[in-house]
Amino acid sequence: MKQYLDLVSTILETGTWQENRTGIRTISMPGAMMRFDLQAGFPAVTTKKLAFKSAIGELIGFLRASRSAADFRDLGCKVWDANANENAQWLANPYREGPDDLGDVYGVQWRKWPAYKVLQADARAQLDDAVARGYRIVTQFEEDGVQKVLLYKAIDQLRQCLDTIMNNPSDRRILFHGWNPALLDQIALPACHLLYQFIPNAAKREISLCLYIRSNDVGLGTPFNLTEGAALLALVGRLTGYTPRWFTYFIGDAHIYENQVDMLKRQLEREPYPSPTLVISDRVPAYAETGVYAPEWLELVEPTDFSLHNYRHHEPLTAPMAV
Ligand code: UFP
Repeated sequence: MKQYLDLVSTILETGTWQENRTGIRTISMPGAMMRFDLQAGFPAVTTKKLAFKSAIGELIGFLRASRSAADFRDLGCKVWDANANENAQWLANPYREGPDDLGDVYGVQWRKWPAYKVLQADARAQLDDAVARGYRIVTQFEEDGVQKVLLYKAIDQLRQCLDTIMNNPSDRRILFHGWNPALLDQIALPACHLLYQFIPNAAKREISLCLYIRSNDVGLGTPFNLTEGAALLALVGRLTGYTPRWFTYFIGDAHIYENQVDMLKRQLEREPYPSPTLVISDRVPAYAETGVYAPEWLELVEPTDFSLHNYRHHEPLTAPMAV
């Protein structure tokens, strides 16, 4: 995890002070990248105690398309409580469906991206093709004197990624996106980690992940998001028969909140320990061993299915999260 500490130092040394919507200033740096060889270990921060259970709980909430902070709490993750119930802008948002509701956050886009098509009513071949692809006709209407048909389906982007890894691993289009411009007005927090691209290497039976995060709270968010990305890659690899290899992590706006600077300076004084290993329980079927493709485990997996082995870390440190 030296790369993480290097990133922290670079931001502290070269970053500039910025104001932002939270009211807590940041030292910010535009553009950063870290690249981890997952065969050399799991990218868990060791200079403080990683909130591993919480990060895994959040990932599992996303896999289940959860949109309630209560679901995340039940999975062992409390980080959504403040965004659901304390963010004044969200509290006043007409799309908020009561306490704990988060709107169409991450998992909704991952598993149920709402997709619409508007086709001309006489475009038979297009309509047939869309229906064959699972679109349902919602309504017909007239626009500029032309009869049109509105069609809808929810796209399970993540499931499609797994299917493509199985059927066409040389495809360079195996990605899912969390940034849906049509839904930004009905969401507690627009996606931060938003573009996940899987890159299988069929000859080596290795799979890599490139993840793009538009805005990253390097003190609290980055260790969490690294854990989730690497755990997701491990799960996808398990279900499709690939060994996780390179995890490349791109950040757009990399920032450190003013009230986390002391915590990070203390981490910089600490010597990192060797990386632990991620273990996924035998309950989760390994395609490489069973030969049975079981993508339903994306939803069946439980927080207890993930554990870190040989995780040695320094004393816990905490700092407030900006909402
Ligand atoms: N943030 C992360 N990782 C996440 C997440 C949020 O770092 O997974 F959901 C941080 C980034 C930023 C804030 O500090 O939350 C989001 O604010 P904004 O939307 O203004 O970028």
